[in-house]
Amino acid sequence: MKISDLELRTINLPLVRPFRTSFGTQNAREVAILKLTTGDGIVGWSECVAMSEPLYSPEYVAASLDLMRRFLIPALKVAGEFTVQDVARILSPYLGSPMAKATLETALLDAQLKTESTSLATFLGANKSEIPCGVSVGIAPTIPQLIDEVSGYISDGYKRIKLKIEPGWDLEPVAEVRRNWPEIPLQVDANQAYARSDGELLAQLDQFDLLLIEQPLDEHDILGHALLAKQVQTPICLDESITSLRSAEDALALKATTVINIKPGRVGGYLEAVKIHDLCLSEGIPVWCGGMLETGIGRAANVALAALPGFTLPGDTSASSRFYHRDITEPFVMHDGYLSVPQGIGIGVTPDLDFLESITSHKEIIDF
Ligand code: SMG
Ligand code: MG
Repeated sequence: MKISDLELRTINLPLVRPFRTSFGTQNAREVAILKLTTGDGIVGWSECVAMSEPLYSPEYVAASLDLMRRFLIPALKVAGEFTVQDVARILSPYLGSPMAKATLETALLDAQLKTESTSLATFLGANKSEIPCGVSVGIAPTIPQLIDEVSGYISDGYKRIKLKIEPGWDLEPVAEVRRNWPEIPLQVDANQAYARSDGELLAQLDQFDLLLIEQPLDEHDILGHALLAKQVQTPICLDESITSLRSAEDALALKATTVINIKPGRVGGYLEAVKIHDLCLSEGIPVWCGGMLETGIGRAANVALAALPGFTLPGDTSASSRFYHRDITEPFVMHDGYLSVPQGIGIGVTPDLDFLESITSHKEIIDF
C-alpha cells in the first residue's frame, strides 16, 4: 500500500454527563481523528484514544499529534510502500506512544481491508455477530445518585456494571449497588488509586462477589499486584500496566493478573491486541475489551475485536448514547444488552462529514 495523504483533525464532543474517575472529571471528549487516503483513493479512518491530559496514561492528545507529525508520519514516508503488518516495525525506533502508533496502524488497516473487501471482524478472527455489553460508571456525587445512574443502565439492558472506585468511594457504593442488584455481574476499577498497604481494605471487597478488581495499584507496580493477588480472593485485572504482548506475558508469569483488559490503543494497535488475546486464550486467561470513550470509529473496531473467542467477559463496549448525544458515525444502539458487530468492509463505519466538520477545532493535511 502507498499512502497519498493523511488528514489529522481534533474534534470536541460534549459528554452526556460528567465522567469522574480516581484521576479526574471529564465533561467533554477531545479526540484526534485520522483520515488516510491511499494512492488508489481508498480512505481509512481511525481515532486516537489518548485523553486531553496525561492522567490515565503518559500520552495525551497534543503529544500523540506531535509525535505523529514529527516522527511517525515521516518514518512512514521514508518506508514508502508497505502493508499494515509492517507498520509496528517501521515505527518501533520511536519509543512509547502506543496510542499514536495504533492510530496510524488502524487507519491503514481500515484502508487495506477495504481494498481486500474484508471486514475487520473477519480479519481479526471474530466468531460472534453480536457482543454483550458492559458499562463503566463514574464516581457519583452521592450514593443515591449512583444508584439512580446504575438503575438507568440496568433498564437500558447492560449485562455488566463496572464501578469506578477510589479511597473513600469503595466499600459503601459497592455494597449499595450489590444490595440493590444481588445478581448483576459487577466489577470495580481504581485506575491506580490504591497503595500496597491497602490490601486489607481491598480484601473487604471479596464479600460482594465481584468479577474483578481492575488496576488497583500504580501501573509499574507489577510486584505489588502479585502480592495483592495473594491477599484478596477477587481476581486482579490489569489495564494500564499492560502495554504490549511482553508486558502481558510478564504480568501473567508473575501472577500479578488473572484477567486482562485489552485496549488496542494502549498496546499499540489491533494486531498486538490479537497477540495478547491469543496468548490469554492459550493460557485460559479471560479477557475483555476496554473502552476509552471512543466515538463510533473506535467503537466499531473495538466491537469487532470483542467478538473474538477469548473475549469471554462483557467489555466497556457500551452504546454511543452512554457518552454522546450524537455520535460522529451512525450510532451504536444496544438491543437486549448486545451490540451488533459491524459487517461492512474495513472497520465498517464512516463518519458524518458535515457533523465532523462542525465539531472540528483543528485540521491539517499531510501530503506523502
Ligand atoms: O469507553 O466505556 C468507556 C470508558 C471505560 O472506564 C473506562 N475507561 O480505566 O478503563 C479505564 C477507563 C479509561 C478512561 S477514563 C477517562
Ligand atoms: Mg481501567
